Amino acid sequence: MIDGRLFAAVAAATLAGASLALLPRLALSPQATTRIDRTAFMEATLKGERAWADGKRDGVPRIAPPPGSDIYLMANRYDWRPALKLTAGGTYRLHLSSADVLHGLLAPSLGWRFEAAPGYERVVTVTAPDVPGTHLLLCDEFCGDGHHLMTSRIEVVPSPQP
Ligand SMILES: [Cu+2]
Repeated sequence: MIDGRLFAAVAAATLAGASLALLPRLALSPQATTRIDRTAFMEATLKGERAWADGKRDGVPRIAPPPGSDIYLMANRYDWRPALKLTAGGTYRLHLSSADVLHGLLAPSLGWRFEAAPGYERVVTVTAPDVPGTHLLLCDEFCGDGHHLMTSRIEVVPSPQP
């Protein structure tokens, strides 16, 4: 007959061992995250805004980078800068950081959810959908009084005909 308490102790020890084994994996998530200087990141953002300027969207500079580009996106209470116009089917390297506090980039219809942390750069490879359209982007990490206003739109446009 198995002692109930012994069984519970063994089960708990096994679970603890399993979660300890997972820890290193969780700490080294597949999205590359590195420390970054805030000013350097902001300069990279501004450089992209100059290179691919495409007017404004909701008062924020908008860029239309060609597929294959490295896009620097800065979260800032309470906007995302710059606004993005992507090419349908295009793949991009998205560099994410924050100018102030922790923000969460959520684009539900694209299935994107990444953290934007101050002092860190997160790099993710994303592919725009094949179908042109407009996608809501919002902040899902409470970041202050204007948190609910921290939205943007990602525009996906057809690739230019050759
Ligand atoms: Cu936010």
